[in-house]
Amino acid sequence: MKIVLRTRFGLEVTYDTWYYVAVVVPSTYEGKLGGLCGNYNGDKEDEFILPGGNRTTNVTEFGVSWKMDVSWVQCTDGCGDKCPKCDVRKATLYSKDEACGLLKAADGPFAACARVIDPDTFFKNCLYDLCKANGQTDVLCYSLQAYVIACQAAGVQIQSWRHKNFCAVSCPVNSHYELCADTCEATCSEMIAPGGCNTTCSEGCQCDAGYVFSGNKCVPMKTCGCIYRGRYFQEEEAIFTQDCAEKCTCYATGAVVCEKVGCHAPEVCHLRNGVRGCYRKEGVCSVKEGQRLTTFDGAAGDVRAPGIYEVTTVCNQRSAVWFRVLVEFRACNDHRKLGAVAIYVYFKGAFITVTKEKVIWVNGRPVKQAQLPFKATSVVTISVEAGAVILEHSAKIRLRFRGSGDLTVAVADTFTNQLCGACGNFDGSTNGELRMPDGKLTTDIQKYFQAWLAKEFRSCLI
Ligand SMILES: [Ca+2]
Ligand SMILES: [Ca+2]
Repeated sequence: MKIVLRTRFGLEVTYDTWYYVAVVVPSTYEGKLGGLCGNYNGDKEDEFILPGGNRTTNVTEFGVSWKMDVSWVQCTDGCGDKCPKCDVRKATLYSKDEACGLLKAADGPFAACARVIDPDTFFKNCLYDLCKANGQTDVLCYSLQAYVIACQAAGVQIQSWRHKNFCAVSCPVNSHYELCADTCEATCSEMIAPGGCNTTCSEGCQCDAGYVFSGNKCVPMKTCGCIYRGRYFQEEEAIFTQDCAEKCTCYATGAVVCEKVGCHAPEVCHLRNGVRGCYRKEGVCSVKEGQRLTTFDGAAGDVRAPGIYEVTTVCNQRSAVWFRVLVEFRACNDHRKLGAVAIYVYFKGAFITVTKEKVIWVNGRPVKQAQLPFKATSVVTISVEAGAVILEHSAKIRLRFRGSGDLTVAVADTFTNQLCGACGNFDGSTNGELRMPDGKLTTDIQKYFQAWLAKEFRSCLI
């Protein structure tokens, strides 16, 4: 019915996977946050802050500005001033006690909560949504459930409100609905190592007698998995230890068997999609302080001569995912220090220019702030995040260019040993790192950088 994420540093996120999200943070974060939830500085008046730090009074602009681009999700930017109005007939119908009115009913199941959490906002949201959904029952149920979660989280005892023909819940095998479910203590991890529960009562599916939760299933107590170093995992499941030195597998009857594994180069131990394991490393080439270039494999040096450099490209120009990144170094700041002032990025179908001032051009045309995030092609997206321009290709190429002249180019491990340019070949080794376009090696990093000046832009320079 809801998922709760708790962390050691005090963050708690509750999500009903549909309708309701609550984020609780400790006061140490006061004034340090940004996003739709505001900056948490105790001032209600300055909440609408955009990602760049500017303020707005337009709630739609504020909302849209914090939208993330998730490739498989289509989202509209809201209706602004043109939001549909609920006609009087519908509004009256949905305000009744059999619908949204239940939230406010003085003799209703939630009456005890009204003193603790004002039902008015929930009521308005319910009415708006129900109107838009033409009275669809599941929309009503989720609206009511949102209030139930909030009330129960605040410790209020509400009365039973679902019944067979109204918002009934279907629970997984070997479990049943309870208004005040024991969803924490009746889990395998609590059986084996108790102490993780701080329960306020909440509705949900509770395992039948003799069964306990293992992940999201109710299993007979005797088939619980294992606890190893404070982590519960299911039978047959294997986990890696912190540094991937050991792989531990959970066998029936709770036995954990560990074997020494360790990662072998070019693989390293890290988390991917929340799962620890041995993976090939993502490559990162960077320009810091405007001119210090560090290659994918870790060699570093300062770029000292102005010009447009080919920092990285896929060597094989016929490759299915081809790209090329050029960086212009020029001394045009106050202190006349050389720095990266612009990047020129070629993808199939898009030539993108980004300047230090965050002016963006795609295929010769400027991109306005309001157009961001901008889709340059079906697989290339441009966005601005925390003061940096971000170019992203779905094949896991990500460039982040800051106004300070700092640039990072991150590429997926699939580009291992496929790259050419000043950022190196990304083969996991610095042996033979300073290879010039003609294939010759040098030990002089200045000569190396010079050799990687972009050929089409080097007239008059050398
Ligand atoms: Ca504020
Ligand atoms: Ca290398």
